[in-house]
Amino acid sequence: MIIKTVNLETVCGVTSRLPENDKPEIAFAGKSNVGKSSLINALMNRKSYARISAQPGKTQTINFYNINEALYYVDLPGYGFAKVSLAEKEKWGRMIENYLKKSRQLKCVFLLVDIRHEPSANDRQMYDWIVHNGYEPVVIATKLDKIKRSQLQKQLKLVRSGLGIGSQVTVIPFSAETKQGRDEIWDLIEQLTSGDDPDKAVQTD
Ligand SMILES: Nc1nc2c(ncn2[C@@H]2O[C@H](COP(=O)(O)OP(=O)(O)OP(=O)(O)O)[C@@H](O)[C@H]2O)c(=O)[nH]1
Ligand SMILES: [Mg+2]
Repeated sequence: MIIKTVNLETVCGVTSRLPENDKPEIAFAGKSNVGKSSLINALMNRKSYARISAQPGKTQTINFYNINEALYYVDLPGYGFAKVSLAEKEKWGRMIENYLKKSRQLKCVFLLVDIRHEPSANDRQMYDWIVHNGYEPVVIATKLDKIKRSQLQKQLKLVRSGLGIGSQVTVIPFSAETKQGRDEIWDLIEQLTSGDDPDKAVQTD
């Protein structure tokens, strides 16, 4: 995908109204610190446009990035951050759930899980929400650079068994350090957002 323009167009807090966008949206969900903002930066060809931090819980809003005036990447708040109060966690949970239910333009939710660890109960719940709301799930296994090549198959199995998914669900290993997996994710986004109108298709190289 050729990235021409990126623009953080809308930032939604707990009480904000969701935007009524007229272009397809692709959302990125996953626990705090899993690498959502890093993946979004990589998919925008930007180093740090989406905020990244070693401090979990950085993205506390739903951020809509307008890409090429053709589609949106939607950065969702991370869940499962221990230092946040239960009330706050519930607010974010409701905010994410509300977005999944209400968005008319959401085409796909990418669920990010850390390739080094077995998915958590929260990851499974997120996966179930995605499927329950009628979206095709795509799993991105992040931080690929942190494991040895010889561990890859074993870790992918762990991700699949932890989420309870079979071979029909796509799992893409990705590294924000090496950008491995990025082209595959871009291809998928292009397929998902090109829609029925060929004139509106995202330009490809
Ligand atoms: N080695 C390595 N580090 C990564 C990768 N992706 C993210 N990180 C690091 O993990 C930390 C968290 O990354 P973020 O992209 O901020 O994670 P997030 O999911 O947006 O976190 P929240 O906004 O808190 O939900 C940062 O220190 C990143 O540099 C990766 O592929 N490889
Ligand atoms: Mg973030």
